[in-house]
Amino acid sequence: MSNTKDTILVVGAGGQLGSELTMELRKLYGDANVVASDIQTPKSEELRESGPFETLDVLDKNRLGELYSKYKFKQVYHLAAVLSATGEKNPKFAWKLNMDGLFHVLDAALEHKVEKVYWPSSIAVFGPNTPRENTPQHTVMDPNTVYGISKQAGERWCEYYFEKYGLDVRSLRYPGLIGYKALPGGGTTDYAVDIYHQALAQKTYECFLSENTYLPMMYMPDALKATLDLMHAPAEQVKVRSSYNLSAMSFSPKEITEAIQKHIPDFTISYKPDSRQQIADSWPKSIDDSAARQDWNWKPQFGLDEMTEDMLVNLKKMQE
Ligand code: AKB
Repeated sequence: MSNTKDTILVVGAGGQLGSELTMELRKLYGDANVVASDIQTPKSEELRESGPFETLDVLDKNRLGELYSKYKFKQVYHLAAVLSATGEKNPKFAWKLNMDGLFHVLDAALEHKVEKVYWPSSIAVFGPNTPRENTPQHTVMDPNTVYGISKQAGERWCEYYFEKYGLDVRSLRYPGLIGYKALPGGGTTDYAVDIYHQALAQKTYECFLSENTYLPMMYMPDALKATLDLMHAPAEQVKVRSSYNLSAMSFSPKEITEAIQKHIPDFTISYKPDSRQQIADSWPKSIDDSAARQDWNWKPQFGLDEMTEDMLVNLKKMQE
């Protein structure tokens, strides 16, 4: 376990994962020790008020350096990225933000002797020629979105910085993440969050993926646990230095609809696949995460039914 006095930087703290991970880190390390940063002021009042916040565009290398000098971070979580669907609208910008942002964080980490860096990868590193069922840790990778290409290249660079410069970078290939506290932005798996909101708001949902499109997904408490377990594992147990496959559940829009209907029987869905269908069709249906299970004892806790119940209970509470 890391020293609880460590100062930590979260880059992209206002995002879907960042807003929850920052609060978890503040619980563990103390509010004042976890600096949230984002290009925009975060919507969450809890996040803004509970600890330090710094405005940061990760493309601004000098500002990042200033923050590293000011706070002397021991750990950095770099979560800022353009996701799969948004990336396709402006591929050159997505490449610039995703790659330059990563280099800025890694180089500053080396310069300022940061002890550990976390950077998320994604199932988007896989492509049409990857085996789609139980996708192995090491396999064909031919991503065809700019997001996936940037994540695959990022993985290679993370391993490179570890091997050549000894920087302790750790990474997970997240599936689609589902949580009730914050909305995702610009991903292909976002439907699996929107559907719960719409089920409660209007009992109907128009899905941008077709009914039998299976994708790997994970409930946010499992994603937070996996991230912190990986970051707290002794360095010698972290044997994969590109990025670990990570899995919890796989389902289709039809199956999530059936799970919601157990609580809201008159909920209905219609299907209108758009350009995100092609992205989903190039990604795995399910993931083999046995390396994570073996190396640092990863085990998910939530399946589709447990997640659905928890999502609906909590979203209802938030509406009250
Ligand atoms: C996306 O859909 O782009 C992301 C991801 C799977 O990385 N949620």
